Amino acid sequence: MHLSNDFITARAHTNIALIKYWGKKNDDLIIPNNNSLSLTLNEFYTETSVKFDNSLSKDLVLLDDHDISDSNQIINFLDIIRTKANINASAYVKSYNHVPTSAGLASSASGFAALAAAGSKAAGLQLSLTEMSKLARRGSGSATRSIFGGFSEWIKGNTDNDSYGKSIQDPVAMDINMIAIILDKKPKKISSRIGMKRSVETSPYYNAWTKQTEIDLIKAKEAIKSNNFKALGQVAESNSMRMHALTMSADPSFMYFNQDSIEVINTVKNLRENGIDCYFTMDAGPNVKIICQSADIKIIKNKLANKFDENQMVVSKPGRGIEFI
Ligand code: 2P0
Repeated sequence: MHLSNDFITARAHTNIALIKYWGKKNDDLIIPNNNSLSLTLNEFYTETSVKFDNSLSKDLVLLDDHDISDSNQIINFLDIIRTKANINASAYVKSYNHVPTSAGLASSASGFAALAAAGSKAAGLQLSLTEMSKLARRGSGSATRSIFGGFSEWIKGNTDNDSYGKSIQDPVAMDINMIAIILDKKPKKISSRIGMKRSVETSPYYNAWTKQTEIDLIKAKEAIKSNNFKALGQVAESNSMRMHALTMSADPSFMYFNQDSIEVINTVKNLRENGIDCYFTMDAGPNVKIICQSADIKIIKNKLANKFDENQMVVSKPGRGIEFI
């Protein structure tokens, strides 16, 4: 393989699942129990530069200028790239997150998507988007979808070779925005990896989740096809709450909501009662993402302004897929 002498840099945007991934059937290969569907966001992204260098004695990994070279998740991922490219050289990785790390805004999604793209190219591999998506999946499940812009789906598959992301619609035809309400930037107490495993192993409702999610996915895809904002918002909100029901019904139970999350959820419901068409979704952290149309952004932010600061409300449009820069 021909190693690049220069750093290769890639940018990947994060994505927020409208139909959630919550549980694996293969922990090592990261094969999920259900398909998931997401919207890639413009405002949150990671830029990662990679160079493989025979003169390095070990991998050197910097995230936002902090040395995280002891991260097994990243070293194991670099090993997967080295095996694919048949090289031994250590890597120099520099990554910058334009995402509040570990706050439920899926920094691992943009992080591993950018690392898959920059790392594979730096190692001399020329991967298709599908192959890149399979590689990103080995780092973190949600990264599978961040290779693509707009709406994308992760096809669950059964093996390393048939579990990958694909584009559903990019650019997005619908007028759809997400307002991320940043309530907490601290790392979550129970990581999604541990949380989803506990839900699979102990929630009596887990089988019901996988069955219902298949139905939700069909509804979401129909809504995207027919440009039906309301139908997409409704199914996304229901699916998100069903995912959180798996945390509360696990043993021992856990939850990602805090008091502010509930306050935002109640505000969204109240706005809806007053004719503002908006919905919420939440991931493995207390932040709430409000799904809305452009004309309603101002009124929604105004409604929340007495409780939250302007800089806690980040509005995002749909974002692009992976890019080399
Ligand atoms: C998702 N989440 O579909 C779901 C919804 C959080 C809630 O994917 O173990 O960091 O690395 O595959 O991808 C977050 O979990 O987990 C996630 P791993 P990941 O976006």
